[in-house]
Amino acid sequence: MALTQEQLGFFDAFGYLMIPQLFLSSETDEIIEAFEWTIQNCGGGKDHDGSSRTMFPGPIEHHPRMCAILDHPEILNLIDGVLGEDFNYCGGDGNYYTGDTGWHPDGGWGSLIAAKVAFYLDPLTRNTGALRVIPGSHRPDHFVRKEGIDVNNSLGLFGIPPTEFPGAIALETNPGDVVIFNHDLFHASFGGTSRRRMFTMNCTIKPETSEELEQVRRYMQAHTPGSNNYVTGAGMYYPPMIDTADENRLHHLRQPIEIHDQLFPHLARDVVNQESTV
Ligand SMILES: O=C(O)CCC(=O)C(=O)O
Repeated sequence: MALTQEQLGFFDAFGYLMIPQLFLSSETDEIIEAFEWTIQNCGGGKDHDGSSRTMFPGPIEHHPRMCAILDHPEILNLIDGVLGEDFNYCGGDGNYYTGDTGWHPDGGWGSLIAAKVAFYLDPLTRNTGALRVIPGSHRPDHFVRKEGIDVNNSLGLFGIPPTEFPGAIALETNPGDVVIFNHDLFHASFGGTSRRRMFTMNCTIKPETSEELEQVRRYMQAHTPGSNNYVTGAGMYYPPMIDTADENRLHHLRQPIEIHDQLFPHLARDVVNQESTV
């Protein structure tokens, strides 16, 4: 179902949106199984001992069932609604997280350039690792941004621990729920186990102006396999993502491939019919 005006308004005002049980429970079971296969076989999961975070790139790109998340009608409705139906899919990360994640935004673009879709694969509550957000902190005029407040130092600044930062909320989730948030939104997580399973998809708008194109290029300069020296064997994406793609999926891959290959020509691969007009 397409997002409602209220949901779009909520995302715009608060910087995030949670969709409970976007997936059927049978789909969730398949995704968890495919995620486990991926992190175990491609993501260093076999070596995870809980002492630090295990993270790998492109979590939905190694296994056909994961790739198909980008074809799921409700995922498409969600991202189309937030970023526009021509959005670009730009990778992500898969994780066994360990411990807390301090407060941070993923960007500071000042307008909606990129959003993160987050999938948590275990039931999470406020004190067991649920994603926390500071609603509205994606806005350049939010006091945290305007005054440059170091939220992680709230004990020193205000006498309250970062876990109790006023106005922050926990998005308690169950597997099958999906959260999308603006990259500029401050977020964190506290109290998780040493094997908290989570993966993300990062997506950008399809730029319409030269200024937006420049921002998306800068985004990709910092957030693509090339920028992190990941060798996918196929440029922007791991091969299964392209090999199993139909025309609809390719629509969300072409421009990132093109920009990535311009930015990192040594990592480019001659792939798919590139028809976009960057
Ligand atoms: O769940 C978490 O630990 C937060 C995730 C996060 O910070 C991120 O994906 O940028």
